[in-house]
Amino acid sequence: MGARARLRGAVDRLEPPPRAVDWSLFAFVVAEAITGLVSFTVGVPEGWPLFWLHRALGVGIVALLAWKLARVRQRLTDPGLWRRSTALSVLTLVAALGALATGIAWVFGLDVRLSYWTLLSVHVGFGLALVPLVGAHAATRFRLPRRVDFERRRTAVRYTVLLAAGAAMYRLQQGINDALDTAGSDRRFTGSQPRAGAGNGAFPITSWVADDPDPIDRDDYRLRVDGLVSAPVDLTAADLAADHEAELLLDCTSGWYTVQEWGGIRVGDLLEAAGGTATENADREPAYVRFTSVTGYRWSLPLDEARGALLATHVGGERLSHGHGAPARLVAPDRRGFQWVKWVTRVEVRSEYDLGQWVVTLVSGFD
Ligand SMILES: Nc1nc2c(c(=O)[nH]1)N[C@H]1C(S)=C(S)[C@@H](COP(=O)(O)O)O[C@H]1N2
Ligand SMILES: [Mo]
Repeated sequence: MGARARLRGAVDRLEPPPRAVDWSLFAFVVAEAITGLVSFTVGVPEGWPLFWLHRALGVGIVALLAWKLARVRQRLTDPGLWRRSTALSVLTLVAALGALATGIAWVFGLDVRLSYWTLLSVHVGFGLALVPLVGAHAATRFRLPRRVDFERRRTAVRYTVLLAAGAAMYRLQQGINDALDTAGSDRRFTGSQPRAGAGNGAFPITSWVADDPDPIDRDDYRLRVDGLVSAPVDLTAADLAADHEAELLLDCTSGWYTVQEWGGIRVGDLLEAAGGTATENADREPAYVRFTSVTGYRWSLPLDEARGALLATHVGGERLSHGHGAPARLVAPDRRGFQWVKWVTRVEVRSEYDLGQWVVTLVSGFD
């Protein structure tokens, strides 16, 4: 038997039974959506396995989809076999191919932009659309998985090999990027690509969804520091002494990062200016600091972490521009860009975690 025939044999043995392919596709897509979304909240290097899992699952989907298409090809190409549900199947296939193509192109460092969307944002769009589509597609031809489809030992071997092959492919791909020196070669572990230079002009102005406030007049600006503090205060722009500098990395989930010298006031000092945190009330312990933008956009950090964060007024030695959040924006080390609230007008010490922030960051800026 030749090498090619042997490889074919090995690939054939890897192929799960049809029903298992279908259910695996469903499970892989859901796992991709979860790992993808959770990865958006990860900014520390220890989070790397999550990004690798996402990539390996993606390669796994390519294999599963190939097996699936080989099986159902006729149903798509023969008009006599078309059903109502075929349209949904095709739509699902388009979303899957879209998510895979944009993901793969992104990994290779391609950075075409569709209006202000990066390829990565388009990838996220396809991915999120895919979840309900795959769900609906599965519902039109629902068949419960059977025990024989997932015979234990073979299943474990199959999926281990599939994911390991996925990770190996990604590793190989990194080598290709390095050899060709593409824009993909100096990505961070998050997949983000660098934006070099210093100051306001060096990196893009990014709003997560719809935030686009009018410039804030420095003379009218007030920063309210309140909540569980001893002496709530309103500070002016001039009160925000830029007496702290730190070189920190901003990593946006739309796929770029930049290292800048940020200048501003430490949030710990800000809280001291409001008399420090108040602890007299035993059932309302200060535990979080919430940063709210003039647009309503907001994010909270645990108190100890918040003390070490910066309320920045400067970047790269320049006063912060409007687009980057003037007069003051949060600079939160090791947090992803979307948590670095711009145009902060309120800093509030709270006892409770703010679940609503997840929704607010999506809808702030809409009237
Ligand atoms: N108020 C507000 N702050 C915000 C955003 C926003 O939409 N509204 N976008 C966030 C996102 S997604 C990122 S990546 C950073 C980008 O900061 P920059 O525009 O200075 O590059 O700001 C964050 N702060
Ligand atoms: Mo972002």
